[in-house]
Amino acid sequence: MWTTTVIDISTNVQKSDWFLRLNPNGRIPVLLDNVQSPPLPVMETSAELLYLARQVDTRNVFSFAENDTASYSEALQWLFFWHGSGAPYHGQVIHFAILAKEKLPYAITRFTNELLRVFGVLEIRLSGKYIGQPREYLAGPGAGKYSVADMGTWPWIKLWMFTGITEEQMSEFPHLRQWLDRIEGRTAVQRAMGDKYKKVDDLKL
Ligand SMILES: N[C@@H](CCC(=O)N[C@@H](CS)C(=O)NCC(=O)O)C(=O)O
Repeated sequence: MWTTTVIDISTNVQKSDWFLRLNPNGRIPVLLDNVQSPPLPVMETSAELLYLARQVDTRNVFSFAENDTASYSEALQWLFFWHGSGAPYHGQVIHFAILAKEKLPYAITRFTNELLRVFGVLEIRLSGKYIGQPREYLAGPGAGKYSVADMGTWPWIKLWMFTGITEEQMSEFPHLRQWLDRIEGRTAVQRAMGDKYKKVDDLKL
């Protein structure tokens, strides 16, 4: 059984002592496994997804068995790629291009270009440019399987329109856009974005 708590980061509740005790980094999300004794907090999205994959997804519906060497490694590669090489740039673009009062052209150009470069890497992967076969998902054999790699990446890129990136720039990445739509069309994704959790549209960026 699981429950969720919506954290309104605009109120800085993520910097309060009770939250920092769970995640000293003071950022969402954090996961708390009350089945463990003592209860185990898990921070960092990718570590959380891999924790859930190991603890809960025992039939590997959204993950890959460790002895499925290629697919297991692919999922880690793409999850790490976004976590280390995508999400930090995405955050900096939001900061410099949208939130910062002082608009610094160098920083905006630098981080926007890096984010576009990362989108280009994902486009290569999804288009199958150097392999021949397009992919539906980031990891797994053939066209791939919806997995933790997609789950870790999609929620950020879905918000590309809040980064100042234009429709024209996004049109360079047709397979990435199809991937965004494909995942958005999944029933469980729709439920997770439903009214109960759908706070993002309230953002005044
Ligand atoms: N590396 C972290 C990044 C988490 C992150 O950047 N969270 C943002 C929201 S997307 C946040 O909590 N921002 C509020 C703050 O920095 O105080 C992870 O993957 O969990």
